[in-house]
Order: sequence, then C-alpha cells, then structure tokens
Amino acid sequence: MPLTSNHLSAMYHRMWLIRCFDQSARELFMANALRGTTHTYIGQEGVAVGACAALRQDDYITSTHRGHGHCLAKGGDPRRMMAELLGRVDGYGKGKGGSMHIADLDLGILGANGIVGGGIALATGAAYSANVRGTDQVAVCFFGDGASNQGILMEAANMAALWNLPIIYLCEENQYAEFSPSRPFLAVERLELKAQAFGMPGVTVDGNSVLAVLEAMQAAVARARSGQGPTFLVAQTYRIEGHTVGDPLTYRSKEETALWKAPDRDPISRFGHLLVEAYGFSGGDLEALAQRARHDIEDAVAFAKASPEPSLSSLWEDVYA
Ligand SMILES: Cc1ncc(C[n+]2csc(CCOP(=O)(O)OP(=O)(O)O)c2C)c(N)n1
Ligand SMILES: [Mg+2]
Repeated sequence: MPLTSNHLSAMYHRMWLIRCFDQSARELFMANALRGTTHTYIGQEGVAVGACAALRQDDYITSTHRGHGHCLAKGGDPRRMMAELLGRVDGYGKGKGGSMHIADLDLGILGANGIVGGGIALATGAAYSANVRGTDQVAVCFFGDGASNQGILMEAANMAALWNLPIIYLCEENQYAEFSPSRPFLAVERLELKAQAFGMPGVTVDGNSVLAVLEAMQAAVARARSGQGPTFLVAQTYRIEGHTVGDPLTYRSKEETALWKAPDRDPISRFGHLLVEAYGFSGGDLEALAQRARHDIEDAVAFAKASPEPSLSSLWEDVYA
C-alpha cells in the first residue's frame, strides 16, 4: 500500500507524541509528582511507530517496562496513560498500576510488563489464540536485547515456529540492559542469528529509520497473516536516556550519546529530514505536527492532574491475586 501524506504525518506526529510524553514523565518524576519509577523510550520512537503502522487495531502487542512508546504507537490514550503514571482514578488501571502496567484490550495492547521477557509467552499465547479461533490477527512481541537472553524466548519461539503461529518477535537492540552494555552478554555476533535456533527467519533493520521498520514489519506481518509463521526481527537503535529516570549514566561516555542524538541519527530528526527531502513537506508542516503533539501532552498532563487519587476504600477492588 503506498504511503499517503496523511500516513506520514500521523507517523511523525506519533513519534513526537512519544517523545513529549516521556519528556513530561521525566519532568514529573524529577518534581516528585510521579511515584515509583519510570523508563523513557526516548530515541527508540522509530521502532514502535514503524512497527505499529503495519498493524490493524485488532492485532495484538505485548510491551515491556519501557512501554509508553509501544502503547502510544498502537493508539493508546495519552490522557489515560498520564493519569495512570500519576496514580489517578482516570488512569488505565484506575491509578493502581503505574507506568509498567498499562493495557488497553480494545486496542490489542495486552500490557506493559515489569518482568523482563514477561510479554514473550503472552504474545505467543495471543498468536496461538488467533490461530485456534481462525482469525487473521497477528501478535507483535516487543522486548529488549537484554530480554533476548531469557529462557522463555527459546520455549515460546520454538512452539511458534513449530505451529506456524502469526507472531513477530521484535527485539529492540538499544545496546543496554539496565546499567550494562548488552553486547558483552550476547554469545552470538549478531542477534538475528538466534533465529536460526528458533527455526524462523531472522531480519535486522535500522530501528532509527521508521520507514525501514515499517517495511520490514509489512513483510513479517504478511507472512504471519498468511499462515507462514513467525519472524524474529531485530531493530537496532539506542537508548538515549538512562535505564530509569535519575540514572547517573556513569557507565557510558557523553560522546557516544551525543553521536546518537545528532540529527543524522535521531529517529525523529531523520524522518523529518526525509519528509522534507522526499515527500514535499515544509519546515512549517513539521513544526505544526510537533506543536500538536506538545499540545496533546500538555492536555494529557492537565487531565491527569485534575483527576482524583483513588480512595482508600478502593484498595482491595480489582485485586485478583
Ligand atoms: C525477570 C526479571 N529479571 C530482571 C529484572 C530487572 N531488570 C529490569 S530492566 C532490566 C534490563 C532489561 O534490558 P533490555 O531487555 O535490553 O530492555 P531495555 O531496558 O534496554 O529496554 C533488568 C535486568 C526484571 N525486571 N525482571
Ligand atoms: Mg536493551
């Protein structure tokens, strides 16, 4: 399907929405307005937006502890997300879950997850359920390069390949796992080589090129929808900020981060440049889309702050275990 300027505008706006959301989350955390902890997706926007642009609303995603970007890219409501971060009743989990527990089943968002690798079996189960029900829905499982070493991936991917399940295992190689570089903890030279052991195609894509991610996803989604089975997709990117907000970042150099923040690598700047050079957008068009995203997030923060905290008497409601 050819990309219209509406599609391109929506993708650019969505990338800014994610960036502004996480910049606000960071500011709120620093101002002690946000309890618990939070992990920003800044620098990785091309992965979630490119991936979700290849999906339908009824397709499934599972997310991670760094999940705001995935949720927004799949159409999550920034107001309800921000209210959840601030622990307010209008949040997705009525303010009791916080940043790492946001789900929206109507949009196929099966949940962020504080357990590293926790989404892998859930997404595989969702793909299995689509298969059993005979629908052509697909599932996308987002997880990190650190999570690619979790044992559950071997179990789930083996099953998915054996049963030709409609799933894409999308590994975000953001080069860090908590406070360590991920590379020294990987036995394979390239992450996509793990796909050989899983028995499925392995594809590596430039995760900071939103259109490259979209293209790779379209191929993987077409394969999954037509019953040909799973794909292991590696999106190479960079975690621009710390593991959590407040991380002193003593384990990596400022020079390295500056390289990835430069306009020729930052996924939003790169996409903006392409939109001007190849798709006839003006600088004013780009600024208007970024401005709309900033406004959307200011609105989300105001909505969240106006929402009350849950009452003490609701403490045991919606508690299942
Ligand atoms: C099962 C489990 N083990 C360890 C942790 C602690 N932990 C939280 S995030 C993280 C690193 C994850 O790295 P990666 O999968 O690369 O994701 P990224 O943070 O880079 O997005 C670890 C070890 C956890 N939350 N769950
Ligand atoms: Mg990582």
